[in-house]
Amino acid sequence: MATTFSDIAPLLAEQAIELPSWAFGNSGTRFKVFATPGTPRTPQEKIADAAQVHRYTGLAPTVALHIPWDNVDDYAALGTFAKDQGVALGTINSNTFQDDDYKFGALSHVDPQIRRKAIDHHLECIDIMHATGSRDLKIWLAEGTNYPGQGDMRARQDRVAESLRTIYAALADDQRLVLEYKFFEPAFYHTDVPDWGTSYAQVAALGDRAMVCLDTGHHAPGTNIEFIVMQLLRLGRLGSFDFNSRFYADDDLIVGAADPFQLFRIIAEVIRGGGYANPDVAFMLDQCHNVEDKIPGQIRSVLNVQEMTARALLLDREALAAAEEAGDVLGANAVFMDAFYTDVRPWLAQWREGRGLPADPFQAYLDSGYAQRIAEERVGGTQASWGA
Ligand code: LRH
Ligand code: MN
Ligand code: MN
Repeated sequence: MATTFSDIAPLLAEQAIELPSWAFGNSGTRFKVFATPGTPRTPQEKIADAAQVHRYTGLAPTVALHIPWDNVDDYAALGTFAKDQGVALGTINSNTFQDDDYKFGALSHVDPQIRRKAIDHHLECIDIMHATGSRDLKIWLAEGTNYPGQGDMRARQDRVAESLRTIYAALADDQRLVLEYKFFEPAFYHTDVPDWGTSYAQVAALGDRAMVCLDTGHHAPGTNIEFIVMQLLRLGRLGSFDFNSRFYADDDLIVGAADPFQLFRIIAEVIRGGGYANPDVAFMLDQCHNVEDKIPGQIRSVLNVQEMTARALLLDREALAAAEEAGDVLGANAVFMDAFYTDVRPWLAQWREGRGLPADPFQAYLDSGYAQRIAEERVGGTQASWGA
C-alpha cells in the first residue's frame, strides 16, 4: 500500500535539525566579508537568532557552538540563557585551525608540545560539554600538507590516532566523539582525515562512542554520498551530518539549494538504514550566509530538509522492493522518482498549522519585525564573523 501523508505525520514530528552558531555571524570568502545590520555580537545574540528559526519552524531545537568562537565565562549560564530562549545547546565543535602554532598540524604535529596544546583544547571542550550538557564533541582537522615530501603521511596518521585516543579517554560514558572528514582545504596535497574510510578507521580504533560526521560539502564532485551514508549506517558509525550544499568545493550554501535531488537521495538512504528519527544520527547544518540574510537563510535550510524528508518518507518501499526484486529497472526508478517529484509543500503548510506553527514560517519571520528590531538595537560592539 502506498504511503500517505497521515502515515508520515508522526515521523515528521520527530525531526530535529541542529543549527550552527556561526551561521548567524558575518561570513564571506577570502576576498571579502560583508557585514549585515543586526548581526550578533555575542554568543547570546547568535543563540537568540537561532531561537527565531525554531520559533517559526519547530524544527531546530538545538544550537551547536564552536570554541573559541563562542567563548564565554560561564557555559552553564549560557545553557540557561538558551533554555530561556526556547532552545538548548548542542554539539561542541573544537577548533585547531586558527592558531599559528598549528601551521604544520595540531593532533598530527611532530612537536609533542603542540600536540599537547591541541589535545588540551579538546579537554577544555569536554569541560564545556559538561557545563552545557552537550553529548557530542565534533572534531574537524584542518591538517595536511601542500607538497609531496613535506610530511610523513604514515607518521602523521599514527600521531592523529594517538592524540584522538587521549581525547576519547577523557569523554564521559554518555558523551561521543564525532570525527569529520574533508577531502581538501586548507591543505591541498594531502589531508590527514580526507575521507569517510579514514575517519571510520580512526573512530573504529577508539571505541563504540566514536562516530563519523558526514559533511555533504566535503567530497569530490560526483561522489555518491548516499552510498557513504548506506555504508556508515551499515557499520553503525554514522554519528552526524553537517548539511549544506555546494556547486564547486566546500561552498557552505543553503542545503538543498544546489541539488535537491541529492538531498532526497541522502535522506532516503538514511531512512532505509534506520538512521531517521534515531538519536544516534544527528542532523545538523554547517552553512554560511555570505550575501543572503542569515535567519531567513537558516529558515529556508531547515524547511528544505523537512521537505525532502517528507518526500523520502513517502517513498513506496514495498513497490520499490517488488520492482527491484523483479529486475524492473525502469519501474523501480519510477517509484523512486514519484516520491521525489511529490510536492509536499501544501500538505506541510497544513500540518504546521495543526501544530500551532505558521503555515509559512519564512513569511511569518519576515512579518515579525525581528530583523528591523535587531538592526536598531545591535549597535556598537564588534559583529561576530565566521572565524571570530
Ligand atoms: C570545515 C567545516 C568544519 C568546521 C566548519 C566551520 O570545512 O566544515 O565542520 O568546524 O567548517
Ligand atoms: Mn562541517
Ligand atoms: Mn566545511
